[in-house]
Amino acid sequence: MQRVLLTGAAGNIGGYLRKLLPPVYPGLVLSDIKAPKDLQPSETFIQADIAKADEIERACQGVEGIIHLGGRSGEAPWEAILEANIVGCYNLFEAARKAGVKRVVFVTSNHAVGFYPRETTIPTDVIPRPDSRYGVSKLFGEGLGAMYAYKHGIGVTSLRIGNVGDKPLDARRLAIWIRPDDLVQLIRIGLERPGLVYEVMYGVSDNQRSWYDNSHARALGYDPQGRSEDFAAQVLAAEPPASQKHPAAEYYQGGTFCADEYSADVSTLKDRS
Ligand code: 15L
Repeated sequence: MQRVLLTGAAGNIGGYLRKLLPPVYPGLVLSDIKAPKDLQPSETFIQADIAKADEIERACQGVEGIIHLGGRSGEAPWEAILEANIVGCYNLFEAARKAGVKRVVFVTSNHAVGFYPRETTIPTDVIPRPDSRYGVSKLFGEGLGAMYAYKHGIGVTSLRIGNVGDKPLDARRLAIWIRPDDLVQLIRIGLERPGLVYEVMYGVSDNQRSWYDNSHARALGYDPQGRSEDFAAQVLAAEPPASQKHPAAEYYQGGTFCADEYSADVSTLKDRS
């Protein structure tokens, strides 16, 4: 692909991708509401607020593929989610359609399905159980992706990512961690795999404690190299005791996203597994 647009480029994941993607996609274009503080002279940046259709349309001109990271990356008040992740995501797909973009990789989240218990292994076609307004907005984006794939012929991939970083941060992240280079593999499948229509994959590394059945991603060619188990002893030694955590955060895959604003009866938690 000659010109690939990375939205949300000034964020944390954007920081990793700005280093890893240019050798693969030399025509990488960065976009965000504000320029990254450490923007390099070699990088191309277009300022765009995805909540403003004309701005994101301008950023999509001449683009063949989009990696959409932009928007809120965690729970927020409804108005903020609405603007950045609902309106913004719609603007992005509409801009992609108008500009004739061939592929979109939509970076969604484990929080689209966060209300599954940790003891359950879930495939990608599981009934959604978002754990937050943020998770609901990611599902909206997944739905938009499917619609633009089947109705408008854009090849779309929804990557339900866990936590991107150099190493897993805590016990929950031992299940959902993804090493940045593994994320690049998934992005490349989304942008380059011939004949792709619409796919959903979990964005996690080769984690022994994973609660996802990611066999579909492997069938599409994903061969993750990161292994969270290499960090397990260190991570578990630093983990606070379960007594200090909310029961919903411990029980469900989505962790604190499940526990925040939780008002159901925790004593009957396991009845809602
Ligand atoms: C996400 O979806 C967030 O974007 C990220 O900041 C982390 O909180 C991650 O999930 C997680 O579940 O750890």
